[in-house]
Amino acid sequence: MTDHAITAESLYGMAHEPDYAGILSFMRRKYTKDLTGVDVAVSGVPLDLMVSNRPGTRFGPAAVRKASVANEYNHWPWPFDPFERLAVIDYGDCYFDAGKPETINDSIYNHAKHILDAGVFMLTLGGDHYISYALLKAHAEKHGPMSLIHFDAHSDTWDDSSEHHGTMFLRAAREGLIIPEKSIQIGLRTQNPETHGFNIFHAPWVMKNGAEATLAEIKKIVGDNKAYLTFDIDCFDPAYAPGTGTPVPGGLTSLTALEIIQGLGDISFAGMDLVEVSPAYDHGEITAILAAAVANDMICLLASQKK
Ligand SMILES: [Mn+2]
Repeated sequence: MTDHAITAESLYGMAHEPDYAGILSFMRRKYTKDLTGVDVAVSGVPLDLMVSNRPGTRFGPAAVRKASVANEYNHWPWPFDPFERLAVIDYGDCYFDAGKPETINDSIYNHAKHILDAGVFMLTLGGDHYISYALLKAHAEKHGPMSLIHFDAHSDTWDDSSEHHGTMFLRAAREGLIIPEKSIQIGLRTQNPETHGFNIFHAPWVMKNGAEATLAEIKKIVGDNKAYLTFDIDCFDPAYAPGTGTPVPGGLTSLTALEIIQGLGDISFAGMDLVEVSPAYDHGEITAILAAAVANDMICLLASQKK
């Protein structure tokens, strides 16, 4: 059978198809709106109206999907095939009216609520980082105030009068969606005089002390609290991820960041997103391929927790 994205009869297992042909759904998962029997729904939110610098993240979900197909068989260093354990689908994208910006938060929230109400875990592909606000709102309604595990070059906690992709985590904290004291920001390297109570581990600290020490801090801060993992691709040094709107030199290497994600097995996750991939600034798909590797590790991390 060809085109696993439409012909698959089971939500489990892998297809054996070329990396370049057919419907390039996320990791060749079935492309469907049917949430019956689904463990994880991967969906895109192609927004780039809330950026402070270069736009283009509306093309992020498609770029990550295309790159993810090559990862279908490679789950190293995980000693299992995640698709034997988890029913993962590609749910497609969240649609919103870009001509009515004031309706976008509700569109994203309703998209998320529909999936969460079906008892399905969400892995969301951005889109600019602003999408995390509406996602957090939907997740907090289900799980209560959460810990945020936030990989980024930026704090995204600016107290500005207008909203953009650098303000939503302060708003989320003020609305009680996340608990700053039980949250951690990893890889920051831009100044913000206010921490607003978030625990911050700047990029030089992470690179100097390594993945193991960073994981120890994450576990200490988050503990047993439900956590939402949000990964801004600009957490990586631009050498590893140039294809993003607001790159900042001096970031994490791919090896260190992937090792941190791979070590989060003790954390109880409410949801995850991966944002800010902007293909127009990418070169040789270097950023999309790394983003697909992060998403692969997120799926494997969830599969490792499946009893
Ligand atoms: Mn950022």
